[in-house]
Amino acid sequence: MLRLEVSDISPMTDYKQLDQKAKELYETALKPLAASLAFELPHNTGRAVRRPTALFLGNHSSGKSSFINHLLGADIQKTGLAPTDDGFTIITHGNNSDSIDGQTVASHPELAFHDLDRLGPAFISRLRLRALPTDLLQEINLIDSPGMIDAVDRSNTREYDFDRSIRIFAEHADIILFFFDPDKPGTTAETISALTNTLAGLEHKLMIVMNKVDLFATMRDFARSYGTLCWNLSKAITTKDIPHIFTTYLPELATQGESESLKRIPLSDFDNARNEIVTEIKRAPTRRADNIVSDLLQSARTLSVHARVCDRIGSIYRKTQLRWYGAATGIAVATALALWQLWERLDRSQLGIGFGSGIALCLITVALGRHHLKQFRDSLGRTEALDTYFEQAFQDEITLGERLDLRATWKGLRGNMSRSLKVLSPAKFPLKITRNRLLKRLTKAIEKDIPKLRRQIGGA
Ligand SMILES: Nc1nc2c(ncn2[C@@H]2O[C@H](COP(=O)(O)OP(=O)(O)O)[C@@H](O)[C@H]2O)c(=O)[nH]1
Ligand SMILES: [Mg+2]
Repeated sequence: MLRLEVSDISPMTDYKQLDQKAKELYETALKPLAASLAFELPHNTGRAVRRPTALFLGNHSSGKSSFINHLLGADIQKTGLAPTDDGFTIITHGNNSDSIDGQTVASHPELAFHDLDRLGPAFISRLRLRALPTDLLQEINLIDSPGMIDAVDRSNTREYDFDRSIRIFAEHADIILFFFDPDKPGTTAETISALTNTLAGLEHKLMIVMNKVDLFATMRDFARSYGTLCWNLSKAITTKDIPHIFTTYLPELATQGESESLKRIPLSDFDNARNEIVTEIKRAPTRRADNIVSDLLQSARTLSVHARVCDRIGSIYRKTQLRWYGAATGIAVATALALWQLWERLDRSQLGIGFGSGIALCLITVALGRHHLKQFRDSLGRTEALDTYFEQAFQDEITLGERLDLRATWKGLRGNMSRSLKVLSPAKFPLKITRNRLLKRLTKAIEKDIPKLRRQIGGA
Protein backbone atom coordinates (compact mmCIF):
# COMPACT_ATOMS: atom_id res chain seq x y z
CA MET A 1 0.00 0.00 0.00
CA LEU A 2 2.81 2.38 0.90
CA ARG A 3 4.68 3.32 -2.22
CA LEU A 4 6.76 6.07 -0.70
CA GLU A 5 10.42 5.30 -1.24
CA VAL A 6 12.74 5.25 1.75
CA SER A 7 15.24 7.18 -0.38
CA ASP A 8 12.76 10.08 -0.36
CA ILE A 9 13.89 10.93 3.13
CA SER A 10 17.07 12.81 2.46
CA PRO A 11 19.93 12.17 4.88
CA MET A 12 20.86 15.23 6.92
CA THR A 13 24.20 14.41 8.42
CA ASP A 14 24.95 17.95 9.69
CA TYR A 15 21.69 18.21 11.57
CA LYS A 16 22.05 14.66 12.77
CA GLN A 17 25.37 15.47 14.39
CA LEU A 18 24.00 18.60 16.02
CA ASP A 19 20.85 16.79 17.02
CA GLN A 20 22.99 14.05 18.57
CA LYS A 21 24.84 16.60 20.70
CA ALA A 22 21.58 18.24 21.72
CA LYS A 23 20.22 14.82 22.62
CA GLU A 24 23.22 14.11 24.82
CA LEU A 25 22.60 17.33 26.72
CA TYR A 26 18.91 16.46 27.07
CA GLU A 27 19.92 13.09 28.50
CA THR A 28 22.63 14.27 30.89
CA ALA A 29 21.61 17.78 31.94
CA LEU A 30 17.83 17.95 31.57
CA LYS A 31 16.33 14.50 31.88
CA PRO A 32 17.47 13.53 35.42
CA LEU A 33 16.11 16.74 36.96
CA ALA A 34 12.96 16.62 34.79
CA ALA A 35 12.28 13.02 35.80
CA SER A 36 12.80 13.74 39.50
CA LEU A 37 10.27 16.60 39.37
CA ALA A 38 7.75 14.99 36.97
CA PHE A 39 8.46 17.67 34.34
CA GLU A 40 7.33 16.73 30.85
CA LEU A 41 10.12 17.55 28.41
CA PRO A 42 9.03 18.44 24.86
CA HIS A 43 9.18 15.74 22.25
CA ASN A 44 11.63 17.38 19.93
CA THR A 45 14.71 15.28 20.38
CA GLY A 46 15.93 13.08 17.61
CA ARG A 47 14.00 14.94 14.97
CA ALA A 48 16.87 15.15 12.50
CA VAL A 49 15.34 12.22 10.67
CA ARG A 50 12.42 14.39 9.67
CA ARG A 51 12.72 16.92 6.90
CA PRO A 52 12.74 20.61 7.86
CA THR A 53 9.11 21.54 8.20
CA ALA A 54 6.87 24.55 7.69
CA LEU A 55 3.61 24.41 9.66
CA PHE A 56 0.58 26.41 8.54
CA LEU A 57 -1.83 27.49 11.28
CA GLY A 58 -4.60 30.05 11.56
CA ASN A 59 -8.27 30.82 11.22
CA HIS A 60 -10.34 28.75 8.88
CA SER A 61 -10.47 30.24 5.38
CA SER A 62 -7.56 32.57 6.12
CA GLY A 63 -5.84 31.13 3.06
CA LYS A 64 -3.47 28.46 4.43
CA SER A 65 -4.34 25.81 1.86
CA SER A 66 -4.35 28.37 -0.95
CA PHE A 67 -0.88 29.54 0.06
CA ILE A 68 0.38 25.95 0.04
CA ASN A 69 -1.07 25.50 -3.45
CA HIS A 70 0.65 28.73 -4.48
CA LEU A 71 3.98 27.39 -3.17
CA LEU A 72 3.54 24.08 -4.95
CA GLY A 73 2.27 25.70 -8.14
CA ALA A 74 -0.68 23.30 -8.29
CA ASP A 75 -4.12 22.81 -6.79
CA ILE A 76 -3.15 20.17 -4.27
CA GLN A 77 -5.08 21.16 -1.16
CA LYS A 78 -8.82 21.74 -1.15
CA THR A 79 -9.71 25.38 -0.55
CA GLY A 80 -12.91 27.23 0.13
CA LEU A 81 -14.84 29.42 2.51
CA ALA A 82 -16.68 26.61 4.32
CA PRO A 83 -14.81 25.01 7.25
CA THR A 84 -14.91 21.50 5.81
CA ASP A 85 -11.33 20.35 6.28
CA ASP A 86 -10.89 19.13 9.85
CA GLY A 87 -7.67 17.16 9.55
CA PHE A 88 -3.94 17.67 9.19
CA THR A 89 -2.08 17.00 5.94
CA ILE A 90 1.65 16.38 5.77
CA ILE A 91 2.93 17.23 2.31
CA THR A 92 6.25 15.66 1.46
CA HIS A 93 8.37 14.62 -1.48
CA GLY A 94 7.69 11.40 -3.31
CA ASN A 95 8.73 10.05 -6.68
CA ASN A 96 5.07 9.71 -7.60
CA SER A 97 1.98 11.58 -6.48
CA ASP A 98 0.47 9.56 -3.70
CA SER A 99 -1.74 9.83 -0.66
CA ILE A 100 -1.26 7.82 2.54
CA ASP A 101 -3.70 7.43 5.41
CA GLY A 102 -2.90 8.48 8.99
CA GLN A 103 -2.55 4.98 10.40
CA THR A 104 0.18 4.13 7.91
CA VAL A 105 1.91 7.47 8.50
CA ALA A 106 2.01 6.99 12.28
CA SER A 107 3.19 3.40 12.13
CA HIS A 108 5.75 3.70 9.31
CA PRO A 109 9.26 3.28 10.75
CA GLU A 110 11.00 5.54 8.21
CA LEU A 111 8.65 8.49 8.49
CA ALA A 112 9.37 9.26 12.16
CA PHE A 113 5.83 10.37 12.95
CA HIS A 114 5.21 7.74 15.64
CA ASP A 115 4.56 10.32 18.32
CA LEU A 116 1.33 11.27 16.52
CA ASP A 117 -0.08 7.91 17.54
CA ARG A 118 -0.50 9.28 21.06
CA LEU A 119 -3.21 11.62 19.83
CA GLY A 120 -5.61 8.73 19.44
CA PRO A 121 -7.63 7.14 16.64
CA ALA A 122 -9.92 10.15 16.09
CA PHE A 123 -6.88 12.25 15.24
CA ILE A 124 -5.17 9.53 13.17
CA SER A 125 -8.30 9.09 11.05
CA ARG A 126 -8.06 12.79 10.15
CA LEU A 127 -4.37 12.71 9.29
CA ARG A 128 -3.06 12.29 5.77
CA LEU A 129 0.28 12.37 4.04
CA ARG A 130 0.55 13.47 0.44
CA ALA A 131 3.67 12.75 -1.54
CA LEU A 132 4.42 14.83 -4.64
CA PRO A 133 7.36 14.98 -7.02
CA THR A 134 7.71 18.77 -6.52
CA ASP A 135 11.25 20.20 -6.25
CA LEU A 136 10.48 22.47 -3.29
CA LEU A 137 9.53 19.41 -1.24
CA GLN A 138 12.98 17.85 -1.72
CA GLU A 139 14.11 20.04 1.16
CA ILE A 140 10.96 20.87 3.10
CA ASN A 141 7.79 19.27 4.39
CA LEU A 142 4.67 21.42 4.51
CA ILE A 143 1.93 20.76 7.05
CA ASP A 144 -1.58 22.05 6.44
CA SER A 145 -3.87 22.25 9.45
CA PRO A 146 -7.63 22.46 9.86
CA GLY A 147 -9.14 25.89 10.33
CA MET A 148 -9.80 27.06 13.81
CA ILE A 149 -13.50 27.25 14.47
CA ASP A 150 -14.52 29.90 16.91
CA ALA A 151 -16.72 28.19 19.48
CA VAL A 152 -17.40 28.98 23.10
CA ASP A 153 -17.47 25.36 24.18
CA ARG A 154 -14.41 24.08 22.41
CA SER A 155 -14.53 20.62 23.96
CA ASN A 156 -17.51 19.67 21.81
CA THR A 157 -16.18 20.89 18.53
CA ARG A 158 -13.50 18.30 17.94
CA GLU A 159 -13.13 14.63 18.72
CA TYR A 160 -9.43 14.87 19.42
CA ASP A 161 -7.15 17.08 21.49
CA PHE A 162 -6.63 19.88 19.00
CA ASP A 163 -4.25 21.97 21.14
CA ARG A 164 -2.04 18.99 21.87
CA SER A 165 -1.85 18.00 18.22
CA ILE A 166 -0.87 21.56 17.29
CA ARG A 167 1.77 21.54 20.03
CA ILE A 168 3.35 18.32 18.77
CA PHE A 169 3.48 19.59 15.18
CA ALA A 170 4.74 22.98 16.34
CA GLU A 171 7.54 21.50 18.44
CA HIS A 172 8.81 19.63 15.40
CA ALA A 173 8.34 22.48 12.94
CA ASP A 174 11.16 24.81 11.93
CA ILE A 175 8.89 27.64 10.87
CA ILE A 176 5.31 28.25 11.96
CA LEU A 177 3.18 30.50 9.75
CA PHE A 178 0.16 31.83 11.55
CA PHE A 179 -2.47 33.13 9.12
CA PHE A 180 -5.04 35.83 9.82
CA ASP A 181 -7.44 37.38 7.37
CA PRO A 182 -9.13 40.78 7.32
CA ASP A 183 -12.44 39.39 8.54
CA LYS A 184 -11.10 38.18 11.83
CA PRO A 185 -7.88 39.96 12.74
CA GLY A 186 -7.04 37.73 15.65
CA THR A 187 -10.25 37.91 17.57
CA THR A 188 -11.40 34.31 17.59
CA ALA A 189 -11.07 32.67 20.98
CA GLU A 190 -9.41 29.58 19.59
CA THR A 191 -6.84 31.61 17.71
CA ILE A 192 -5.80 33.64 20.73
CA SER A 193 -5.71 30.59 22.96
CA ALA A 194 -3.63 28.68 20.42
CA LEU A 195 -1.14 31.51 20.35
CA THR A 196 -0.78 32.05 24.06
CA ASN A 197 -0.91 28.57 25.50
CA THR A 198 -0.19 26.10 22.78
CA LEU A 199 2.74 27.89 21.20
CA ALA A 200 4.34 29.19 24.39
CA GLY A 201 8.10 29.01 24.16
CA LEU A 202 8.03 28.50 20.39
CA GLU A 203 7.69 32.20 19.51
CA HIS A 204 11.10 32.19 17.85
CA LYS A 205 9.71 30.05 15.02
CA LEU A 206 6.56 32.08 14.57
CA MET A 207 5.75 34.27 11.58
CA ILE A 208 2.42 36.09 11.50
CA VAL A 209 0.79 36.45 8.10
CA MET A 210 -2.05 38.87 7.55
CA ASN A 211 -3.45 37.55 4.32
CA LYS A 212 -5.95 38.69 1.67
CA VAL A 213 -4.99 42.36 1.82
CA ASP A 214 -6.54 42.66 -1.64
CA LEU A 215 -9.92 42.68 0.12
CA PHE A 216 -9.33 46.11 1.66
CA ALA A 217 -11.18 48.92 -0.08
CA THR A 218 -9.18 51.72 1.51
CA MET A 219 -5.86 52.25 3.26
CA ARG A 220 -7.83 53.28 6.34
CA ASP A 221 -9.56 49.89 6.47
CA PHE A 222 -6.20 48.21 6.15
CA ALA A 223 -4.68 50.31 8.95
CA ARG A 224 -7.62 49.62 11.25
CA SER A 225 -7.44 45.89 10.69
CA TYR A 226 -3.66 45.83 11.05
CA GLY A 227 -3.94 47.82 14.27
CA THR A 228 -6.50 45.40 15.70
CA LEU A 229 -4.28 42.47 14.84
CA CYS A 230 -1.23 44.06 16.52
CA TRP A 231 -3.29 44.96 19.58
CA ASN A 232 -4.61 41.41 19.93
CA LEU A 233 -1.19 39.92 19.36
CA SER A 234 0.42 42.12 21.98
CA LYS A 235 -2.13 40.83 24.48
CA ALA A 236 -1.54 37.23 23.43
CA ILE A 237 2.24 37.18 23.07
CA THR A 238 4.01 38.37 26.17
CA THR A 239 7.60 37.83 25.05
CA LYS A 240 9.83 40.86 24.51
CA ASP A 241 9.59 40.78 20.74
CA ILE A 242 6.37 40.46 18.81
CA PRO A 243 6.98 38.21 15.80
CA HIS A 244 7.26 39.89 12.44
CA ILE A 245 3.91 40.48 10.73
CA PHE A 246 3.84 39.92 6.98
CA THR A 247 0.98 41.51 5.08
CA THR A 248 0.20 39.88 1.77
CA TYR A 249 -2.28 38.29 -0.65
CA LEU A 250 -2.30 35.75 -3.44
CA PRO A 251 -2.34 37.34 -6.89
CA GLU A 252 -4.21 34.45 -8.49
CA LEU A 253 -7.06 34.88 -6.00
CA ALA A 254 -7.06 38.65 -5.67
CA THR A 255 -10.39 40.25 -6.40
CA GLN A 256 -8.82 43.43 -7.72
CA GLY A 257 -9.43 44.19 -11.33
CA GLU A 258 -12.42 41.89 -11.59
CA SER A 259 -14.62 44.91 -11.94
CA GLU A 260 -13.82 48.53 -12.63
CA SER A 261 -16.16 49.67 -9.87
CA LEU A 262 -14.36 47.58 -7.27
CA LYS A 263 -12.27 49.88 -5.16
CA ARG A 264 -9.08 48.33 -3.80
CA ILE A 265 -5.81 49.50 -2.23
CA PRO A 266 -2.64 49.37 -4.34
CA LEU A 267 -1.13 45.92 -4.06
CA SER A 268 2.36 46.04 -5.55
CA ASP A 269 4.06 46.57 -2.18
CA PHE A 270 2.45 43.46 -0.76
CA ASP A 271 4.06 41.30 -3.46
CA ASN A 272 7.42 41.83 -1.76
CA ALA A 273 6.03 40.53 1.52
CA ARG A 274 4.83 37.36 -0.23
CA ASN A 275 8.28 36.83 -1.72
CA GLU A 276 9.77 37.29 1.75
CA ILE A 277 7.44 34.64 3.18
CA VAL A 278 8.38 32.21 0.41
CA THR A 279 12.08 32.92 1.06
CA GLU A 280 11.62 32.29 4.78
CA ILE A 281 9.84 29.00 4.10
CA LYS A 282 12.68 27.94 1.82
CA ARG A 283 15.09 28.82 4.62
CA ALA A 284 13.50 26.19 6.89
CA PRO A 285 16.54 23.86 6.51
CA THR A 286 18.85 26.69 7.66
CA ARG A 287 16.54 27.43 10.56
CA ARG A 288 16.67 23.80 11.63
CA ALA A 289 20.14 24.02 13.22
CA ASP A 290 19.20 27.20 14.99
CA ASN A 291 15.94 25.72 16.22
CA ILE A 292 17.56 22.60 17.63
CA VAL A 293 19.70 24.80 19.89
CA SER A 294 16.92 27.31 20.66
CA ASP A 295 14.51 24.52 21.61
CA LEU A 296 17.10 22.94 23.87
CA LEU A 297 17.78 26.26 25.56
CA GLN A 298 14.07 26.99 25.93
CA SER A 299 13.44 23.58 27.49
CA ALA A 300 16.37 24.04 29.86
CA ARG A 301 15.14 27.50 30.93
CA THR A 302 11.57 26.29 31.41
CA LEU A 303 12.83 23.36 33.46
CA SER A 304 14.91 25.68 35.64
CA VAL A 305 11.81 27.82 36.33
CA HIS A 306 9.87 24.65 37.11
CA ALA A 307 12.64 23.51 39.48
CA ARG A 308 12.70 26.82 41.32
CA VAL A 309 8.95 26.96 41.80
CA CYS A 310 9.09 23.33 43.00
CA ASP A 311 11.81 24.40 45.43
CA ARG A 312 9.55 27.09 46.82
CA ILE A 313 6.59 24.70 47.10
CA GLY A 314 8.80 22.05 48.72
CA SER A 315 10.13 24.50 51.25
CA ILE A 316 6.63 25.73 52.24
CA TYR A 317 5.52 22.12 52.53
CA ARG A 318 8.45 21.16 54.73
CA LYS A 319 8.02 24.26 56.92
CA THR A 320 4.32 23.45 57.41
CA GLN A 321 5.23 19.85 58.22
CA LEU A 322 7.89 20.99 60.66
CA ARG A 323 5.58 23.49 62.35
CA TRP A 324 2.72 21.06 63.01
CA TYR A 325 4.67 17.89 63.67
CA GLY A 326 7.19 19.91 65.70
CA ALA A 327 4.30 21.27 67.79
CA ALA A 328 2.95 17.73 68.30
CA THR A 329 6.40 16.53 69.40
CA GLY A 330 6.71 19.58 71.67
CA ILE A 331 3.37 18.80 73.30
CA ALA A 332 4.40 15.16 73.81
CA VAL A 333 7.74 16.14 75.34
CA ALA A 334 6.16 18.87 77.54
CA THR A 335 3.50 16.43 78.78
CA ALA A 336 6.14 13.81 79.59
CA LEU A 337 8.31 16.36 81.42
CA ALA A 338 5.37 17.78 83.39
CA LEU A 339 4.16 14.32 84.40
CA TRP A 340 7.68 13.38 85.46
CA GLN A 341 7.98 16.54 87.60
CA LEU A 342 4.56 16.03 89.17
CA TRP A 343 4.88 12.25 89.55
CA GLU A 344 5.19 12.40 93.37
CA ARG A 345 2.54 15.04 93.97
CA LEU A 346 -0.36 13.72 91.87
CA ASP A 347 -2.46 10.65 92.43
CA ARG A 348 -2.99 7.99 89.78
CA SER A 349 -6.24 9.36 88.36
CA GLN A 350 -4.79 12.87 88.04
CA LEU A 351 -1.74 11.45 86.30
CA GLY A 352 -4.08 9.50 84.00
CA ILE A 353 -6.02 12.66 83.09
CA GLY A 354 -2.77 14.55 82.47
CA PHE A 355 -1.41 11.74 80.30
CA GLY A 356 -4.70 11.36 78.38
CA SER A 357 -4.99 15.12 77.73
CA GLY A 358 -1.38 15.25 76.53
CA ILE A 359 -1.95 12.37 74.10
CA ALA A 360 -5.27 13.86 72.91
CA LEU A 361 -3.70 17.28 72.32
CA CYS A 362 -0.84 15.64 70.48
CA LEU A 363 -3.20 13.65 68.23
CA ILE A 364 -5.35 16.74 67.55
CA THR A 365 -2.23 18.67 66.52
CA VAL A 366 -1.14 15.85 64.19
CA ALA A 367 -4.64 15.69 62.69
CA LEU A 368 -4.72 19.47 62.20
CA GLY A 369 -1.27 19.33 60.62
CA ARG A 370 -2.35 16.60 58.23
CA HIS A 371 -5.46 18.57 57.32
CA HIS A 372 -3.36 21.66 56.71
CA LEU A 373 -0.91 19.77 54.51
CA LYS A 374 -3.77 18.25 52.52
CA GLN A 375 -5.25 21.70 52.01
CA PHE A 376 -1.86 22.88 50.79
CA ARG A 377 -1.55 19.95 48.36
CA ASP A 378 -5.08 20.62 47.08
CA SER A 379 -4.27 24.29 46.56
CA LEU A 380 -1.58 23.25 44.07
CA GLY A 381 -4.32 22.35 41.59
CA ARG A 382 -5.36 26.05 41.43
CA THR A 383 -3.47 28.31 39.07
CA GLU A 384 -3.79 31.37 41.37
CA ALA A 385 -1.95 29.50 44.12
CA LEU A 386 0.77 28.44 41.68
CA ASP A 387 1.06 32.06 40.50
CA THR A 388 1.73 33.11 44.08
CA TYR A 389 4.48 30.51 44.54
CA PHE A 390 6.02 31.58 41.21
CA GLU A 391 6.04 35.23 42.34
CA GLN A 392 7.61 34.24 45.65
CA ALA A 393 10.26 32.07 43.98
CA PHE A 394 11.26 34.86 41.58
CA GLN A 395 10.63 37.80 43.88
CA ASP A 396 14.03 39.41 43.24
CA GLU A 397 13.94 39.14 39.47
CA ILE A 398 10.34 40.38 39.29
CA THR A 399 11.02 43.36 41.57
CA LEU A 400 14.13 44.31 39.65
CA GLY A 401 12.31 43.94 36.35
CA GLU A 402 14.97 41.54 35.08
CA ARG A 403 14.29 38.66 32.72
CA LEU A 404 11.22 39.90 30.90
CA ASP A 405 10.75 36.46 29.43
CA LEU A 406 10.07 34.96 32.87
CA ARG A 407 6.35 35.60 32.93
CA ALA A 408 5.93 34.28 29.38
CA THR A 409 7.83 31.12 30.32
CA TRP A 410 5.71 30.77 33.43
CA LYS A 411 2.48 31.16 31.50
CA GLY A 412 3.48 28.33 29.21
CA LEU A 413 4.64 26.18 32.09
CA ARG A 414 1.80 26.65 34.58
CA GLY A 415 -0.59 24.09 33.08
CA ASN A 416 2.14 21.47 32.90
CA MET A 417 3.12 22.18 36.46
CA SER A 418 -0.32 21.68 37.94
CA ARG A 419 -0.52 18.39 35.99
CA SER A 420 2.84 17.22 37.29
CA LEU A 421 1.97 18.17 40.88
CA LYS A 422 -0.99 15.84 40.63
CA VAL A 423 1.42 13.01 39.90
CA LEU A 424 4.16 14.03 42.31
CA SER A 425 3.23 15.30 45.77
CA PRO A 426 5.69 17.77 47.34
CA ALA A 427 6.32 15.10 49.99
CA LYS A 428 7.99 13.04 47.26
CA PHE A 429 10.30 15.75 45.89
CA PRO A 430 13.91 14.59 45.87
CA LEU A 431 16.15 15.70 48.73
CA LYS A 432 17.51 19.22 48.51
CA ILE A 433 21.07 17.95 48.13
CA THR A 434 20.06 15.86 45.08
CA ARG A 435 18.01 18.70 43.62
CA ASN A 436 20.89 21.14 44.01
CA ARG A 437 23.28 18.77 42.28
CA LEU A 438 20.89 18.28 39.33
CA LEU A 439 20.13 21.99 39.16
CA LYS A 440 23.84 22.79 39.07
CA ARG A 441 24.24 20.50 36.07
CA LEU A 442 21.30 22.22 34.35
CA THR A 443 22.71 25.68 35.05
CA LYS A 444 26.02 24.62 33.54
CA ALA A 445 24.17 23.50 30.41
CA ILE A 446 22.33 26.84 30.17
CA GLU A 447 25.39 28.97 30.81
CA LYS A 448 28.16 26.99 29.11
CA ASP A 449 27.23 23.92 27.05
CA ILE A 450 24.30 25.31 25.05
CA PRO A 451 26.02 28.63 24.17
CA LYS A 452 28.99 26.53 23.03
CA LEU A 453 26.72 24.53 20.75
CA ARG A 454 25.30 27.79 19.41
CA ARG A 455 28.81 29.08 18.64
CA GLN A 456 29.54 25.86 16.78
CA ILE A 457 26.61 26.31 14.42
CA GLY A 458 27.38 30.00 14.15
CA GLY A 459 30.85 29.16 12.91
CA ALA A 460 29.66 26.39 10.63
N1 LIG B 1 -9.29 37.61 -2.14
C1 LIG B 1 -8.50 36.64 -1.71
N2 LIG B 1 -9.00 35.43 -1.42
C2 LIG B 1 -8.17 34.47 -0.97
C3 LIG B 1 -6.78 34.70 -0.78
N3 LIG B 1 -6.23 33.55 -0.30
C4 LIG B 1 -7.24 32.65 -0.18
N4 LIG B 1 -8.40 33.20 -0.60
C5 LIG B 1 -9.72 32.55 -0.61
O1 LIG B 1 -10.12 32.30 0.71
C6 LIG B 1 -10.87 31.10 0.79
C7 LIG B 1 -10.30 30.20 1.85
O2 LIG B 1 -9.00 29.78 1.49
P1 LIG B 1 -8.35 28.43 2.03
O3 LIG B 1 -6.98 28.37 1.44
O4 LIG B 1 -9.25 27.29 1.83
O5 LIG B 1 -8.26 28.76 3.58
P2 LIG B 1 -7.83 27.79 4.79
O6 LIG B 1 -9.10 27.37 5.43
O7 LIG B 1 -7.02 28.67 5.67
O8 LIG B 1 -7.05 26.66 4.22
C8 LIG B 1 -10.84 30.47 -0.58
O9 LIG B 1 -12.06 30.70 -1.18
C9 LIG B 1 -9.71 31.19 -1.29
O10 LIG B 1 -9.98 31.33 -2.65
C10 LIG B 1 -6.27 36.01 -1.10
O11 LIG B 1 -5.10 36.31 -0.95
N5 LIG B 1 -7.18 36.93 -1.53
MG1 LIG C 1 -7.50 24.61 4.44
